[in-house]
Amino acid sequence: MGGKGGLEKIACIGIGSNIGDKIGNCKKAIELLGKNTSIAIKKTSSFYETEPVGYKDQDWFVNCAVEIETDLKPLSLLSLCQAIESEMGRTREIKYGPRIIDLDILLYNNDIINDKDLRIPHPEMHKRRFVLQTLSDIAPDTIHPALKITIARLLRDVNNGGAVKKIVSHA
Ligand code: PH2
Ligand code: MG
Ligand code: MG
Repeated sequence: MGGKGGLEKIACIGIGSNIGDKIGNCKKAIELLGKNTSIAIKKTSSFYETEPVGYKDQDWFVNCAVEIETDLKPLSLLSLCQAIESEMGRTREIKYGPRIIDLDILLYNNDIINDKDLRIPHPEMHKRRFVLQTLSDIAPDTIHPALKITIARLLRDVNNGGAVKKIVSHA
């Protein structure tokens, strides 16, 4: 087999882009994650065009999500996500505004983390259809550690949460 052994933790990362080659940017981010020796990509969701949530006056996003195995602790995984964002040319921008690439740790094992720099599960995830749809592709039966409801159920029950349209099927 070869590959990467001993990566014991499972995490889900949400990926989004609404500047430039949006699909290409998401694919590049997945490639950079997978190149890291501490990460193995296990599952990739379909890609979706998604209505902007939070700040409406911007282009639609492309969103997807990946499930990874890793031996990185949450804050180290956050640093890696931020390093990939920087490498891909992301600069600090307005909250909820346009971005070349965004990597958000949505879930880490079954953990609840309330650090000043990192909150897991992602505090907005259960309200956002683009998160629940992409996550539902790869982890429908995973139980939200705080709400104790499956991702598939959260998706079924979400009110509005922004439109999503499938563009690239990975099923
Ligand atoms: N990310 C945001 C704010 N709004 N809307 C969509 N559709 N997709 C995103 O990834 C997104 C957003 C902040 O990171
Ligand atoms: Mg985000
Ligand atoms: Mg982010």
